Amino acid sequence: MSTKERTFIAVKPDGVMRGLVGTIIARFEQRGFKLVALKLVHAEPAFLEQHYADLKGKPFFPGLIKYMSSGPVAAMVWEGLDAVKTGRAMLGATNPLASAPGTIRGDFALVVGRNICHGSDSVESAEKEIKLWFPEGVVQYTHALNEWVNE
Ligand code: 3AN
Repeated sequence: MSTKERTFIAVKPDGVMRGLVGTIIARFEQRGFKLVALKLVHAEPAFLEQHYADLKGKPFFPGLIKYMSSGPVAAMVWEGLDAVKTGRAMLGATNPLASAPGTIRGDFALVVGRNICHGSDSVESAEKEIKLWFPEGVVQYTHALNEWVNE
């Protein structure tokens, strides 16, 4: 576990259309994570098939690609202590009905096919996803809050 751990977080097209980008960014900022990359991407199906390569063959795969390519995605990289696991906890369970209130999906979503956000599920997949979505790299800077959030 390191204060430099990074995770890839995305607000999916439904989250962007519903105006939830700011809310989701605010939750990560308020928790103490550092934003190191951010952009809007209207992704092509072929690109999304790379992102979701592990799910190819699932019955919901074609619908997932259609949904994810239906509008822009807000792609981000957040850095901080235990960012991958904590990021997933903040998003909630994949199925929003199983997500606790207080999580992003538990507060804003109802169905798995419109679950408004994505978060890397391991440090290894975070590295892969960050390279895929941000081949240009992330931004290096000193976060003003760093010494107040970390010991
Ligand atoms: P997570 O996004 O929580 O890591 P994954 O990787 O199992 O979950 O699934 C990726 C995405 O595929 C989900 N966020 C959701 O949009 C979609 N998905 C997963 N399971 C289902 C399902 N049973 N029916 C429809 N869509 C699904």
